[in-house]
Amino acid sequence: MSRPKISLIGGGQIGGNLALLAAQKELGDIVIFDIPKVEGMVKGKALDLMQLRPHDGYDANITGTSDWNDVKDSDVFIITAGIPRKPGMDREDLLEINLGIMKDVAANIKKQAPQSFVIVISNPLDAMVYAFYKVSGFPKNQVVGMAGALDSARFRTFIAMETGLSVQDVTCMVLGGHGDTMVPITRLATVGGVPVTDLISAERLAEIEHRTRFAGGEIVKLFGNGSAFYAPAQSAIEMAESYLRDKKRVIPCASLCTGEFGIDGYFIGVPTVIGTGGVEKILEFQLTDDEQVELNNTLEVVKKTVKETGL
Ligand code: A3D
Repeated sequence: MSRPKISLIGGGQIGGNLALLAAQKELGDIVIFDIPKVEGMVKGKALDLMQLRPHDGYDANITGTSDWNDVKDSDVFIITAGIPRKPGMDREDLLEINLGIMKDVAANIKKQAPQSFVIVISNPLDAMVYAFYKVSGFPKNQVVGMAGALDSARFRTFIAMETGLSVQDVTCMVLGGHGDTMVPITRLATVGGVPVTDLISAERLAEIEHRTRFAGGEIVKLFGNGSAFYAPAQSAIEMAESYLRDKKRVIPCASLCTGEFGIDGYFIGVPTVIGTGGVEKILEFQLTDDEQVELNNTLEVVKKTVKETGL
């Protein structure tokens, strides 16, 4: 049986780390695709990663290319093609440029691997995953956006930092759009099963929620040029792994809602089961009135950006 084939569309900051993590987890053979202008850069990254393998002894093949034919019959695509934010920019500011790129990428993936499972990372995320879905015409279970996994990881990190307890034991989820209106469901956050509301004061929790909402921007500001890449890469790899190994993990992802949480026809962050069937299920649960109001609020922002795609 041949190894799964994972193609990374965009070989920049996140793309390079995706390749490293996918190789280390031995998820399959990896193709890093980028535009002809930077073909040498992705070929070089691929070769560098090939030479890192002997130390750990993993056998994945990693190649770099700008030829769409090389991604033919891939099992999984992870798309980071586009431009990242600079300080002072909203994710929405990237729409025009990244939409053009996403349309091109979607048409090519449809041609090369119509059965593949596709994880979108490019921003503005909720609109980009929608654009991919519309242009490719893929079934909804084959298309998902990475955002909630990262936003939740950030929330978990800040709770662990606050309590001084292991981040491994912190569970929580962040729902909604991937922007400043995202919805941390603090009521359900726990450390080792103990509600965080019993461990952290309401004031501090409000500050942690705020930091989570703006965590991407905090890093953009520190970098001065570009956005976060290590944690975004790891978040997407967990989604790819759950698909390839049929783990059926429950991960907050931007999935197409068809009535869940009162949302219809939009990709937005909801608890999603990922397994061999791709997006197998959205786990709906009862929100409080306040949480539902917040979710409706974030939905309006997503709707506005989606409308701007004209799709
Ligand atoms: P960067 O390092 O600039 O890499 C992007 C790569 O895309 C570059 O190498 C480009 O050459 C390449 N590219 C441009 N056009 C095409 C094309 N048509 N086909 C293939 N490749 C192309 O950026 P990055 O890796 O830091 O970020 C990538 C994207 O992810 C940006 O849009 C970020 O805003 C976004 N991002 C999303 C999250 C989420 O949580 C959703 C987090 C962090 C970054």
